[in-house]
Amino acid sequence: MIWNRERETLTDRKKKIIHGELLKNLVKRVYDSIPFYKEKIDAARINLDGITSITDIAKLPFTTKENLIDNYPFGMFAVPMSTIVEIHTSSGTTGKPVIGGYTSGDIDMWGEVMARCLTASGTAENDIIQNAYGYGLFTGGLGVHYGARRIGANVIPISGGNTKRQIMIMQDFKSTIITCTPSYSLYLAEVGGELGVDFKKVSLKAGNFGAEPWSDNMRKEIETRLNLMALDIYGLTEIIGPGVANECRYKNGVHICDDHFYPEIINPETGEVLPPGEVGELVITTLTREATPLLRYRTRDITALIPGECKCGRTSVRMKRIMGRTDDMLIIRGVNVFPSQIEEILFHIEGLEPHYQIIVDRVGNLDELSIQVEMNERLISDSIKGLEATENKIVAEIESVLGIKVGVKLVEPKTIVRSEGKAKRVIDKRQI
Ligand code: DLL
Repeated sequence: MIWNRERETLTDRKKKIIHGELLKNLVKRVYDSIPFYKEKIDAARINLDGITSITDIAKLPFTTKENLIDNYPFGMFAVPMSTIVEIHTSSGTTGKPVIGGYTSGDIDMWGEVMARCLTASGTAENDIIQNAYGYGLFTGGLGVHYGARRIGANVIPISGGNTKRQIMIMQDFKSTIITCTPSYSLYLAEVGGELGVDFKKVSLKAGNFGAEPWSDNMRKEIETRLNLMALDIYGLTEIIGPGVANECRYKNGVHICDDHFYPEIINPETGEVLPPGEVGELVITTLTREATPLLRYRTRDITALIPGECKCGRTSVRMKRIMGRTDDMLIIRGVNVFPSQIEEILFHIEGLEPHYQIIVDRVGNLDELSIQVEMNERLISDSIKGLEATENKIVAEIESVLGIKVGVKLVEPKTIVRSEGKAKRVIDKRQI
């Protein structure tokens, strides 16, 4: 099921022409309307008439999160305030947030890309979407809402939290699609289990889960516990919110809406553009955003573009599931570790619940990493030997995959804090 056949199945040749036109128009637009870009382009002595095709993008400067913060709140707006119809911000809890401004054209575009994402997970007009992303400044709630409206589906704007009510509504309203963070979906499964709900009898058939990193093994847990198809949805406030990319039912990469968001992968240290298949930092240019357009925005998210076509028929560029962020990568005694790598290992070891936390501390001059993970009821009733064997298994598997020795503590079920939005996986005691 494709939402917009013409735009989602463009040939390479057509795509190149469209990208070139949009880029040419974009650079002129940002140069004329955003003083930050005018200064940057002038300082780099870039001749805008020389930007004629998408390959010229390499001549343009990057935009960073610091640039956005420096221009807080409205310095990156390319249109007069009177044409802004909505503002959202990033969910960061410290310092100034990142701002996204939307014209009514941007809201239309958001509805379009979100409709594509929901359609990719099988959502159609007759579906009932239980939208458990937070409504408010966070883009999750309203982004999904606009996509659902565009499809003409029935959206239940329940927002995040109030878990028992979510379970009740899901059963009574016969919700068929659920949208929330992957960590919250597991909490829904847990609370449902406590209430005696059999998810095989619940109408949910699919979910668009994102806003935080998760692993394929976590997908398996969600699919088994909630009895649905779990697909990855990606996005960020700076670019539009959710709707930048979504998996299709083949689960073979996350399709980027590349007629609106042009992706590149760079080496985060040197800025060098990497070829398809290589892992690096995702950089996105917003080809059509009106209010807050961005040239080559450094997302800090780590992934790789996937070459080749997808069985679903879409020709949009795919990327791998986000592995982590350049700023949440832990460096433990010289080894780069992403929390999602640890999750992938934990979630296939028997006897564990899918709830964990990673604690980083400094002992002497060395960084130590320890993991607390919940055991299931069966493992609790095991002998001390059984528990030790599980702990040793976790230590050994992490050492063999990541090459570092970590501490592991099995904790009782339901002792790790559950999240209603983005889960906090890492506690960094080094900064306390
Ligand atoms: O999290 C937008 C969103 C809402 C995406 C609902 C998907 C669903 P921000 O709060 O600005 O926006 O956070 C953006 O979250 O740069 C990634 O680091 C992370 N992120 C978002 N989606 C995924 C995902 C929303 N599917 C930041 N996998 C991004 C991994 C993700 N990380």
